[in-house]
Parts: sequence; structure tokens; C-alpha cells
Amino acid sequence: MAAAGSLVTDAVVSSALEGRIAVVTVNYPPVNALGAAVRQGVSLAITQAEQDAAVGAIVLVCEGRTFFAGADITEFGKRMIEPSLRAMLAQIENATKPVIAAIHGTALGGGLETALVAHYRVGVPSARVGLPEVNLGLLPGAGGTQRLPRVIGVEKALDLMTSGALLAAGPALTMGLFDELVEEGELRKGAINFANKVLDERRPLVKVRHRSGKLDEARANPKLFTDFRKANAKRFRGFKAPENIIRSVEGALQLSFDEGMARERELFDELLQDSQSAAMRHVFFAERQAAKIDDVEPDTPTLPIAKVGVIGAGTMGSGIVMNFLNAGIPSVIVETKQEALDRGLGLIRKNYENTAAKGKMKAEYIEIRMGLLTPSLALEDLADCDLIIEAVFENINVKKEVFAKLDKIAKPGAILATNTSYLDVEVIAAATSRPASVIGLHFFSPANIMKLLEIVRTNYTALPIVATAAKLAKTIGKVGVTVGNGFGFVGNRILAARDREVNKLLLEGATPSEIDRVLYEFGFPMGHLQMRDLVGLDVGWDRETSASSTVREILNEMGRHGQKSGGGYYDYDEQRNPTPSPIAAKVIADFAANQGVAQRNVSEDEVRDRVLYAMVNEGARILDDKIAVRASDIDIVWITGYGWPRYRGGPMFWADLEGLPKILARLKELEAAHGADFTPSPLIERLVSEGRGFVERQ
Ligand code: T1G
Repeated sequence: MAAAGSLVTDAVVSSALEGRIAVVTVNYPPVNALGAAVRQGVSLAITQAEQDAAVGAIVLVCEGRTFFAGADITEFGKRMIEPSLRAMLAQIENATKPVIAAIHGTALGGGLETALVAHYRVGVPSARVGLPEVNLGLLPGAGGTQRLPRVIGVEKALDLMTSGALLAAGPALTMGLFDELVEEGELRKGAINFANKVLDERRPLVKVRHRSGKLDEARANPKLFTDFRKANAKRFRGFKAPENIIRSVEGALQLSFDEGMARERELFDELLQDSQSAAMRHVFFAERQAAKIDDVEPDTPTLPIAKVGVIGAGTMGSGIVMNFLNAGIPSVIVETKQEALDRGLGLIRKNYENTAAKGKMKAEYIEIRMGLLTPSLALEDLADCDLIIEAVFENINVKKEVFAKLDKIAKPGAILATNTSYLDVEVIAAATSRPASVIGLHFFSPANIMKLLEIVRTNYTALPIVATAAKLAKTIGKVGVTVGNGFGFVGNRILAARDREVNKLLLEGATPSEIDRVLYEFGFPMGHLQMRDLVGLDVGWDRETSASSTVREILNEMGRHGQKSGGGYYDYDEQRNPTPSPIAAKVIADFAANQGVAQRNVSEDEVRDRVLYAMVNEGARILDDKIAVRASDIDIVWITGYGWPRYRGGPMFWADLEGLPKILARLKELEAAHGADFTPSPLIERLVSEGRGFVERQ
């Protein structure tokens, strides 16, 4: 080892001697993922340090934003380049000199597993740690399921690994994951001081693998795993990774350490080969890809959003404005009547109080956030807002009227956004003299919770407005997906295709329960008709013009608006539990008879094919119409906005797994039986002829 501050092992990993401490520094942007170059460099540096008599201890630290953020996900599925992560970790764990992991940023997955094989762990207060492999359909495959329980206990480890949650440095220190926290910004120095202390005090080379106290505690509770499985059964439904994590941790209690590691490897490999992990790795990259807008460059100018205005204090408007209050942005909310305004303010306060009651928010933040909100009955109070979002009744004329007024009130350069869920944003923009400043910001109810934000750009929307909207999505913690201006944009257009098929299936004799069971078992949180009853059948229903022209209109005319009125497609008890409704069944049967549709038994397979393939076909049409930039954007929309199960990757990824040739053949059969609704999109025809899928493989 050369003198202090000199020898560079290579561009990725450098090693320098600070007194008797070898400081191994890794610099592998963007997040120091444990790719081959890192593993090779760290392995070499540890070997050098071991052989160098001048070295007493080793500090392992990373440059940039974070300590290792995990294995390199881009390497999965490819030939593994030596040394494997496990080999690198074994080398660290068996080092004859103390290794101190110096942690900042987010030490995740293989990053935390690396820290767990070090003999000591030092961090800064802002550091966070976790084993979020479950979010990739995997489990911690480099010893995390065997070591983490030995440090923090089995129950906490099970919670952390099956939820993928991150742990702040403070609680991690309390749980024994850190040996010391050093001053923010002084990590390197603090870690070197700690290393010197270890040498001065001749502290032992502590290996996590030798700890057994926490495992003994768990062994004293034979019902631990059964209870954990039962408590989480709903959350883990259909999803394989959590069960494998639980089994791997059971191995830690039942087997020797090495046998436990072998068991972990088996359970990891099982998941790695499974389509659920492929799907979730696709979603990981798709979510990041969705934030990239082809014609928005890093230097595309954006507008400052220092004040936001929201028109409408109903469910949507109140939820929308909360996003900006949560981000600390002063906001104005405008209604036409004091009573409606007060109801909206009450809704916002109640939401905050509920969140605080659940311990998810400090109570003192309620007043801070409410203090950022100015209620008003006058649109003129929006005059100095940088962004104004309308969330008024979903009627094109009402919206055009509001935008015409806004055009006269809003300051020059203000962004005017509509929260419409399917109306033509260009028509709304044409009601103003500034169409280039008009954009769609389609929030999903509940708007303060749902992650998805469809950013709808028209042919007139100026690039800085699009760039500002995309940046704002990140600021308020949303997954922003930029889409084109067409009926229902992406999400609701596919939902409309599903709705159309479900309504036809109802008339043909499939019951609400049969249809909903197919979707529930596929992995949706609930079926289509239960979802309709939950949202309310009267959303978008106009009592004045209702003419019994659909089953849904008839149910509304009967006062059956869904859960909120005790019945819709289902009947509901006091606890809003659904039961099949003879009333709805009769409405459906009579309507079918009037339409001359003979009722029959419809198989689950037919329900599945017709509903899911109609959605895929609509997704392909959306791509053909260039309303979505890429197939993976459609996947992100349906996963984050509509509950498509993450472990199935989204409709387009799933269609690739299903096989486009199979889907195309089935669409042609369905087209013959049910007409143009199933005419295959030209894109599917093209992809099948080229032997390709919707999603370019990672
Ligand atoms: N591998 C490869 N690339 C990664 C990566 C990873 N682990 N993590 C992030 N990136 C890329 C990402 O694609 C993006 O690239 C850029 O880094 C910035 O990410 C054996 C098997 C660390 C909290 O699951 O949670 O270890 O788009 O936009 O919002 O047990 O990235 O710029 O080209 O998300 O600041 C376990 C995954 C892996 C952590 C940073 N680790 N990453 O968030 O930036 S499996 C994880 C994150 C494993 C072992 C197992 C986040 C972040 P680009 P970003 P961010």
C-alpha cells in the first residue's frame, strides 16, 4: 500500500492510507451499485490492505450521493462476472483486520448486506438503510435474511424485508445496526477516528454471523411465523417474494449459518427466475423512464411555482391542494359558495387529523399546512398564482367558462391546468388567449394519496410548461407520466375499454361477482364493479338527462349509487360488505331482454380474455395514436393509478409474457364473435410479424 492519499486501485475504487487506516473509497455513479467493477475493485483493495503491514484497520466509504445502494440491477439475468457479491462479502467478513463500513445516503439491499459483513458500522444521522429487494420481487440474496435478524431481531427484520421500508439512522442505531453516528458531513473523518478507537481499544473482530441472542428470543415464540403470515396474508396475496423471505428467515432459526445461507440462495434463485421479479424489475426502470420526456432536455427552462391556486373545494380540489400544502407551497382554494368552501376546508383538516392520529404526521404540522392555505370565494384571488388548477364539474362548457375567466385574471406566464379526467384539453385551452400555457394535470382520487399524475400536453403546450409540470410532479411526490391529449388520455381510455367489455358481459349473463372474481384473483385489489360502486355510480351521471339508456343509468335512477347509498351493482351492509344483489340482477336481466341479448353462462376464461385483452388492445391503440410515448408508460399508469398488480408488470409487460401471437389470435376470434371492439390494433399485428414485444427487454 503506497503512502497516504496516493495509490489509486482504479477509477472506481481507490485506496489510501491515513495513518494506519486504509480508506477504501468507491466512486461508481449514480448510486454506487455493486456492479462488477466495484466488486473487483473492493476485492483487490481488501487484499492489498490485508497484505500491507502498515494497515491496522480498513474503512469502506463511498463518494457521491450514497453508500452502496444495492446490487447492480442492470446485471440481473446476465452472465455474472467474478467476484460475486457473496464472494466479496465473504472476503470482508473473513478479513483479519477490522473493516468499518462508513454509511451515508441510502445503504440498501446488497449495500446494507455489505455493511452487515463489516465488523463495525458508522453512519451519519441522515443515512437510511433497508433491504428493499421485495420491491424487485426478490429477497436479500447476500446474507441479509440471515444476518439482519441476528442484529435487530426476527420480527423487525421480517417487517423490514417484506415491506421494503427504509430505516432512519437513529432507529437503526437504537436497534444495533450502527455502532456510532458521526457528525453530518464528517463521515470519512468520523469513520477513521472510530477505526483508530477500535485499534486502540483492541476491540474484537465481531462477526454478525456468530450472534444468536435475537434468534433465541424468536425461538421462544413458536407462533411468530404463523402469526406474521396471518397478519399479512391480504398484503402478500398472489405475491411470491414475501413468502420466500419468511421461509429464508425460518431457515436462520432452524439451520446452521452456512445451511441458512444455502437455503437463502435457493429461495433467491427461485424468485430471480420467476416472471414476478422480471415484472418488478421492469417496473423499477419503467417508473424512472416515465419521468424522461424525449423533447425535454436537462437545460429546458422551467417556471418557478411559488404559489398555487385550486378552483373547486370538492373531493378532488381538496385532495389536490393538499399535495402543495404538504410540499410547503402557499396555496389558494376557491369555491363559489361559502358552504362548499367550508366543507372542503373541513375535509382537508380531517384528512390531516386522521393522518396525525395514525402517527404518520406530527400534529403540529396540521396548523403549519393549514396556515399555508388561503380560502376564497373570488377567482380574482388567484391573480398572483404561478399555477392554477381547476377541479370543477366534469363538463366541457363549465370548464371553458372557467378558463375564459382565468385568462383575464391570471398573471402573465401563469400555468393554467385542468384536472379533467377525459375531456379535450385543447378545446379547454382554446377558451383562453394563452393555449401554450394550458396543460392537463390529471390527479387520481384520493388526490392527496394516489401516486399517479397524468401530465396531458396538447399540441400547443409550450416545452417549459411540460418541463415544469414534470418537475412539479417530483416535488409533490407523484409519479408523473406525460401523455397526449385524447379521450381518457391513457388510464381512463383503457378503463373505458374494460368498462365496455364488462357491461357487455353483464348483459350476456356473467354476474357482477363472477366478473369481479376474475379480476380479484388476477391480483387487482377489487373487481371492476366493486370499484364502480366504491367510486360512486353517480360520478359523471346527470339526473336531468338520464334516460335509462344503460344499466348504470337505471341503477342511478333507482337511487342505487353504489356503496354510498347501500347498493349499486351489489348490496352493502352497515360495514359496506358487498353481497350479490337480486335487485341489480333483475335490472340487468330486464335490460338484456329489452336489448334482445340472450343470457348464458359465461366462462371465467372468456371473462378474463375479453376484459384483459380489450385493455391490452386499447393500450396498443394508444401507442398507435401516439398518446403514450412508450409501452412501459402505460404499465406505470395502470400500476400506480388503477391497481394493476406490480408483480405482473403492467398490461403491456403482461401481454408480452402472455404472448402477442396468442393474444392476436384470440382477438381475431373475439372480433369474429363480438365485432370491431376487438379488431386487433395494427401495432399488435406489426409486433407479431416482427417477432417482437411491446416492451424492450432490460
Ligand atoms: N442498480 C442499478 N441502477 C440503479 C440502482 C441499482 N441498484 N438503483 C438506482 N439505480 C439507477 C436508477 O435506475 C437511476 O438511473 C439512477 O440510479 C438514480 O436512481 C443481492 C439482489 C437508491 C433510493 O432496490 O431505491 O441488492 O434513470 O432515479 O430517486 O440482496 O434508486 O438515472 O439512468 O431512483 O435518488 C437492491 C434501488 C438491489 C435500491 C435513489 N437495491 N434504488 O433514488 O434516484 S437488489 C434497491 C433505489 C440487491 C442483493 C439484492 C433508488 C435510490 P437513471 P433514482 P433516487
